[in-house]
Amino acid sequence: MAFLIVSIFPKLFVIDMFFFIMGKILGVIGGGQLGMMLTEAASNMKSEISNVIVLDPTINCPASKVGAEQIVADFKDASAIKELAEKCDVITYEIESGDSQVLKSLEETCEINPSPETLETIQDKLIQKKFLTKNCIPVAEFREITSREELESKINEFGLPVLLKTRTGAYDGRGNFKISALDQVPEALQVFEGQSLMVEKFVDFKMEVSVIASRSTSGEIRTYPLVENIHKDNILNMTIAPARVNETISKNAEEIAHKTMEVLHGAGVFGIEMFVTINDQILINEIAPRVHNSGHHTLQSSKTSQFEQHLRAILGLELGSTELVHNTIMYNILGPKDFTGIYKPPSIDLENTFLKMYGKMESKPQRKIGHVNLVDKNNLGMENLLERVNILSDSIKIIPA
Ligand code: AIR
Repeated sequence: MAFLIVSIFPKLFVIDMFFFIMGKILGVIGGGQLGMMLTEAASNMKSEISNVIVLDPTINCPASKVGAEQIVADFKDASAIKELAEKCDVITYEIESGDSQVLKSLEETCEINPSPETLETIQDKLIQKKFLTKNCIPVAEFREITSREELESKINEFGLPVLLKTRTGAYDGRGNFKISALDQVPEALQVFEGQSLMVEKFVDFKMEVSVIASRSTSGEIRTYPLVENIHKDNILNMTIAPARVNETISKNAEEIAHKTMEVLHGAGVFGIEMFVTINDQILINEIAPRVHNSGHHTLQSSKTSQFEQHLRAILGLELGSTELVHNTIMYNILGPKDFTGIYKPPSIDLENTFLKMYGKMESKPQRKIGHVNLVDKNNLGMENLLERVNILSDSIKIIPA
C-alpha cells in the first residue's frame, strides 16, 4: 500500500501526510500569548501534534494568528469545553480560568493535563496554600476571610501590612490589595465585593524568584535554574536569568520546586513563584499550572523552551534539557497606563535582542502585549545586560496607530 501511495504522490507529501495522520490534536483552553507560543512550539513537533485548537473568547486571539484553530467562547463555557474535548486527543490550558468540574466530567473522553484535580487545587489560592502547608512546603501565613471582623482580627494577629487576595480568577497583578493601614479595610473589601477572599501576612522579602518546573506523564521531573523577577505595580517587569543569589539559595529553591512537583502529581510545566526572605528563607508565593511569564527567557536562553517542555511533558515524551546556555533578561512590554486602543507595534533591530509581540489588537493599561529577550551571547555580564535593558525600555514607545 505504502509503495502504491509513494508512486502516485511526491515523497515529501506522503511523509507530511503520514505525520499528519499520526500526530495528536492538541486542545488549549486560552489562546493568548501563552497559547500562541505553545502553538508555535507545536508547529515544530509535527510528528507528535498535527493540529492545535484553542478556546478563547477574543476573536482573532494571538494563538489563532500563528495557526491555531479557534473556538470562540468563554473559558468556562461548558458546551464549548465539551466541543474542544470531542475534537482533541489531549487538552491543556494556558490560563487557569477553565471550569475544573466540567473538565473532570470529560476525563473519560479526552486526556487532560495537568489533571482537572491539580487545576482545582491550584486555581483556588486558599486551597493551594492549604495543600502546600499540608505537604510541609513553606508559604507565608494565610487565612480565609469571610467578614470584616475576621479581616480585622487577622490584621491584629499578623500586623500590618497584609495582602487581601481574591481566591480565584485573578492574574497579572489583579486581585491583590495591600492593606498598610486599618482605615483601608473598608476600601479593600469594597474593591472585591462578592468574591471569596483570603488574607496573607506581608512577606518582608529581599527578592522575588521563580522556578519553571516540569513533570511528564511518566513522572519525570526537571526544573529550570532559578530566575529573579522584578515587579512594578504588581506586574512582572523583567526576569533576570539566572537569579543573582548564592548557590545555597538557588539549590534550596530548586529543591522546594522539585518537592512541589512530586506532591502535585500534575503533568506539564508549572510556574512556581517564591520569595527569598531577608533571612534567606524560601517561601512559595503562588503556583501557576501552566507555562509562565518568567519562563519566556527560555525561548532564547535555554536548550529547551518552556513551551516545548510543556508539550513534551503532557505528551509523555522524554523531557528536554533545562540547561541555561546564555544569561538573559526578559523585559515585558506593557500597554501604557493612559491609553486604550489600536497601537503601532514597535520594532527593534539590535544584536542578540529578540522582540516578540503577541499580536493583540488592542492595547489596554498594563496589558502584556509583548516581550524582549536580551541575550548575553558575548558573556559581557549581567550589569551590561541591565544597562542594555534600561536603554531599551526608555526607547520602546507604544503609540496609537
Ligand atoms: N496569562 C494567563 N495567565 C496569566 C497570563 N498572563 C496569559 C494567557 C492569557 C492571556 O494572558 O496567555 O490567554 C490573556 O491576556 P489578556 O491581555 O487578553 O488579558
